[in-house]
Amino acid sequence: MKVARQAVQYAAEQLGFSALGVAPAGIDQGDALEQWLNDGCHAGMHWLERHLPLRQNPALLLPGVRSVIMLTYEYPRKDARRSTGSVARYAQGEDYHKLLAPKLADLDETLQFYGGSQKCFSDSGPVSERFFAAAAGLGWIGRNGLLVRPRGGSFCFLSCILTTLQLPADRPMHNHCGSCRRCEQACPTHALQNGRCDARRCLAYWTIESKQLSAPPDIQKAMRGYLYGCDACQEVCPWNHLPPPHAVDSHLLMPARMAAMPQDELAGLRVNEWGHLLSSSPMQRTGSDHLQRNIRSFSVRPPS
Ligand code: B12
Ligand code: SF4
Ligand code: SF4
Repeated sequence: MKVARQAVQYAAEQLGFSALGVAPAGIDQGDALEQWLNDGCHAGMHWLERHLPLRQNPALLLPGVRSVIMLTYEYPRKDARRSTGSVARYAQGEDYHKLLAPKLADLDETLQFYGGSQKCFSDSGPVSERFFAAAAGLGWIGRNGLLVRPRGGSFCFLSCILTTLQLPADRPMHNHCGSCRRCEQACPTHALQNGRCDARRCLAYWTIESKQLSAPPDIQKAMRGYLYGCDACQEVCPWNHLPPPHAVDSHLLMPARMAAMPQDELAGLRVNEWGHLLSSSPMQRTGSDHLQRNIRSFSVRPPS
């Protein structure tokens, strides 16, 4: 099935993916996820508990699965709103789910030509994407918990294709974090410990996923200035300061109006204006009420 791999690799390059790797689907995932769940690190994301059996066994998602194809797609390396309330780089432009789904469907079609059945996801399914990306030799899991690549660092989306085809697999890479601990030291809430992220303390969780209207006081204090997500543990990573491996898709850049809008103007927008401003953004999934919460409760300093 070398030829199928070559074909899908070529097609992925044409579609703008920056790298592709393959891991065997049946590889032992260890008990890191179960341990993380048992320790309560998933905070209020209870769907992660429900997905555990599927995550541990990709054959429940696609009977007969033999290989997992992992792909990277670059997102912007600059925060377009740094001085006006930061938005995580991955969420600056259009919704990546919508951008990547048709590209993955194209790759599915390529693989069907070689007799494969596929299931494709990009942050949209119960697959341990970081685990498989590391197993597919695309990089290593850094102390910030993310997939870090020797060319390009961690500023990328991961996508995966489960396939029934037996494709030639890649070798995992050594971990190159060495003695560096910059990400742990830079985390505003000390959410990173022993190479894993405790969502109960992570600002990405509190600004994107949490349904609560307020956070514990120390977290709330750290949230000021964070409108949506957090990149602190990536900004300091030396591997993110090297040139990107591929140009960034212009759909993922922040529109100028959103980049320039001050926080108080954002906070004053009505629901329909929010809907219009964020109509194609991944931020819309969080809902305007929660974004307003981030701005009001977390981002704006109370008047002194
Ligand atoms: C839930 C989730 C979150 C949660 C929890 C974060 C976390 N650290 O797990 C919250 C909301 C906090 C979050 C935040 C962010 N997320 Co998020 N998130 C996810 C999601 C949906 C699941 C992750 C998960 O299951 N975590 C639990 C841990 C335990 O599982 P895991 O990361 O898969 O780890 C596996 C391996 O590490 C392995 N493992 C670890 N140690 C060891 C040791 C041994 C011996 C073995 C065998 C295995 C092993 O086992 C684990 C289970 O298989 C994934 C998409 C996906 N389906 O995978 C995106 C994903 C991880 N997120 C992503 C991003 C971009 C982010 C943010 C940067 C967004 C932001 N800027 O605000 C932050 C970064 C926070 C951080 N430092 O991790 C990207 C990461 C891209 C990359 N380069 O790695 C992903 C892959 C989405 C995507 N498709 O692009 N996220
Ligand atoms: S995303 Fe922010 S809060 Fe979460 S682990 Fe990284 S630096 Fe810490
Ligand atoms: S900042 Fe240092 S320790 Fe953290 S992921 Fe990057 S290289 Fe590894």
